[in-house]
Amino acid sequence: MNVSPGAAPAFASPRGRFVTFEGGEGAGKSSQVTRLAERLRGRGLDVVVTREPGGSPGAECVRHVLLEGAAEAFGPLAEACLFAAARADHVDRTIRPALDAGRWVISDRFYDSTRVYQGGGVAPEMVRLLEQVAVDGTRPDLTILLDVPAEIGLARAGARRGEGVADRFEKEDLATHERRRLAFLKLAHEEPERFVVVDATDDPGTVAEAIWFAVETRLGLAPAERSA
Ligand code: T5A
Repeated sequence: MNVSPGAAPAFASPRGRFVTFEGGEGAGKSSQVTRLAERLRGRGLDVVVTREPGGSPGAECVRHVLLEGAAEAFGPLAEACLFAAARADHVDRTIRPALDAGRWVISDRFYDSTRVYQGGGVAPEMVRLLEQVAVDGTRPDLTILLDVPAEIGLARAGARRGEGVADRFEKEDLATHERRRLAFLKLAHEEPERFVVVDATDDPGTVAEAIWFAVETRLGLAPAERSA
C-alpha cells in the first residue's frame, strides 16, 4: 500500500472541505466514497456525496447523453464541452452551496477525469479553459487517486456488470485505459500538494484505511472530529 502524506493546510474559514476521488474504471471509487462519507458522518460531520458526470438534476441529464455515447459522433471537443456544461451546473447547484454552508463534499470524479479522458483528444489548453469556466474557482482541497492496473479495474467493472453493456468510455481498449492510468499518475506527480495516490489493488478495508490516513493528515481534522 502506497500513501504519500503531505503538510496539513490551515483552514481559517468556515468553508467546508472538498474531496474528490479519481482513477480508472473499476478502481473502487464509488465503494470508497461511501466508506469515507460514513466514517466522516460517524465523526459528526455533515457530508454531501456526489458524482460526475452528474450530481445535479441538469448534469444528470447530460450524464445520460454522454455515457450512452449519443455525443460521441460530434467528436472529442463537443464531448469535452458537454462535460464542462454538466460540471458548471454541478458546481453551481450542488458543490458550491454545500461548501459555503460549511459542509464536506465528496465527489466521485471531477475535473481530473476530463483532463485525462478528454485530454487524449482535445488540446490541453482548451481542456484547462473549459475547466476554468466550469469550476469558477471551486477546486478540491484533496484528490484521492485510486491507482490500479487497467486490466484489474476493467475485470472488476466487467464482473459487476455481468451481461450488461459497457458504457461509452468503459468499452475502449486496454491500451487506452492503461494510458489513462499513466495520465492520472502524471497529474498526481505534478500536483503533490493536492493529490494522494493510494494503491487500490489491496482489499477494500486496507484501501479505506489508507484513505482515512490521508484525510486526517492532509485536511487536519480537529481533535474533536478525530475522536468523536
Ligand atoms: N468521464 C467522467 C469522462 O470521460 N470525463 C469526465 O470529465 C468525467 C467526470 C463515468 C465515465 O465517464 C468518464 C469516465 C467514466 O468512464 P461511471 O459509470 O460513473 O462512468 O463509472 P466510473 O466512474 O468509471 O466508476 P465505476 O463504477 O466503473 O468504478 P468505481 O466507482 O471506481 O468502482 P466501484 O467502487 O464501483 O467498484 C467496482 C467493482 O469492484 C469491486 C466493487 O465491489 C464493484 O463490484 N471492488 C473491489 N474488488 C476488489 N478489491 C477492491 N479493493 C475493490 N473495490 C471495489
